[in-house]
Amino acid sequence: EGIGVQEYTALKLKVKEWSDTAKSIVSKALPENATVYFVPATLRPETMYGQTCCFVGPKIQYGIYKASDTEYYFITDRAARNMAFQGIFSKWAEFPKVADLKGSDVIGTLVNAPLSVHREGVRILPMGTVKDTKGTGVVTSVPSDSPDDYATVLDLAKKAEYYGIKKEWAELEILPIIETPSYGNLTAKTLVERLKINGPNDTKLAEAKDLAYKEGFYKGVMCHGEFKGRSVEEAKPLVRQQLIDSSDAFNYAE
Ligand code: A2H
Repeated sequence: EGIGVQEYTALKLKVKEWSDTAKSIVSKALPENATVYFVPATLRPETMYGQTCCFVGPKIQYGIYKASDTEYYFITDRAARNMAFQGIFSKWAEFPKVADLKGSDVIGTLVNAPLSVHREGVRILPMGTVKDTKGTGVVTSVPSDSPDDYATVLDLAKKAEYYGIKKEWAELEILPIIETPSYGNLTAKTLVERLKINGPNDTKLAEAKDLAYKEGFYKGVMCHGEFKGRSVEEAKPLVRQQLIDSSDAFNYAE
């Protein structure tokens, strides 16, 4: 926002099983050996242990773009264009699209979320507040540390039928990742409850997000994973680099 560059970590969530709607579209469009990834952009790579699902905007238009001979990314057109000019795809300035999908087409798709404690995989779920003008239009969900994500998974579980999802997809266990002095080890849950946030569209979420970010970054200590006991400030670049070294993530800026 405004001037300056936002540096994101773009994470690669590999598709394990498509939703029925997506399967019929994708099967015709992709070669046998293709691997497709949902690619959320995050500012909090150190929280990735706590991923419980991944959000898309149900009304947003996405594409599957060819990144290399075998790898394809599910992102917005805007993000594909940006990536093509950041040398992320194998051919400079080219971002070939092999399929067009709406967010609603991919709800229920099972993906593997790198570092997540949920090794069995997590589901693609709808989030009404995803913007198609920011990041990749894909948002990985960490309800322990993001108030937006916490409010959304609560709402999804409460109204599973309305959203056309299985309740259990929204109810994966939320484990503590970061300990903070003011909000304990489930910062987002504490803030959503303290500020009496009503749902994903509550205007108080802006304040919760601000408080969570400051407290987490400046006072947070890792209570899970390889960097347990280290401050968030120290752990963030280490987790980010580890994800990049294992080819589970790359840098993306806008
Ligand atoms: B963050 P900034 Cl644990 N629409 O990742 C809505 N939100 C989006 C988005 C989009 N198109 N693209 C990215 N985001 C979210 C983790 C996280 C995030 C935690 C805590 C706070 C937090 C897990 N979700 O963000 O406007 C992504 O969620 C609080 C700001 O570019 C991304 O990082 O500054 C963050 O917003 C990027 O927001």
